[in-house]
Amino acid sequence: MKIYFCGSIRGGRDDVDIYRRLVTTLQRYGTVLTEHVSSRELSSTGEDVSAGGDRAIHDRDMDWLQQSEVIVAEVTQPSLGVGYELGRAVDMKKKIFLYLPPLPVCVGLSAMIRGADDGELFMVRDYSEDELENVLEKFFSDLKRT
Ligand code: 6IA
Repeated sequence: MKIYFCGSIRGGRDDVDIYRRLVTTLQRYGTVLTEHVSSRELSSTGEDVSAGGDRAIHDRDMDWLQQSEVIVAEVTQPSLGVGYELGRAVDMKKKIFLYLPPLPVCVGLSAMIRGADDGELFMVRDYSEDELENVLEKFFSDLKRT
């Protein structure tokens, strides 16, 4: 299974350690096409060394999004790019799972993201970090049954 993981880059890298943990867990269930998002080497202001600049990044990411069966996003750190990816993924009718810590840390989550939860394709769930592995295990086992 191909999995697309979304996490903030230019929006700020404060939560990179939780991205790393999420990606490592997701790799039990499939190939994470966007593993680089969880890299500690990638900073919000670092030089982009890829040929083609932002246009190439956008086009490659949209291609990966299209190929992916499941989108998992960590949305604590507000990121325009993650919001954009989620909107595009909704339009592609992808299965989307959002991970975020419980209130009050995430009290400011956009209504356009929390309000997109339809209980079926788009799921926003607040979980404490120690539940992370179990929550993903349940999500992927439910997915197999559908
Ligand atoms: O607006 P943001 O940068 O926070 O958006 C983050 C989201 O957009 C992530 O989920 C990525 O999938 C995607 N994205 C944004 N920038 C990149 C990137 N290089 N490479 C791959 N995916 C990206 C950015 C260059 C860096 C040196 C700043």
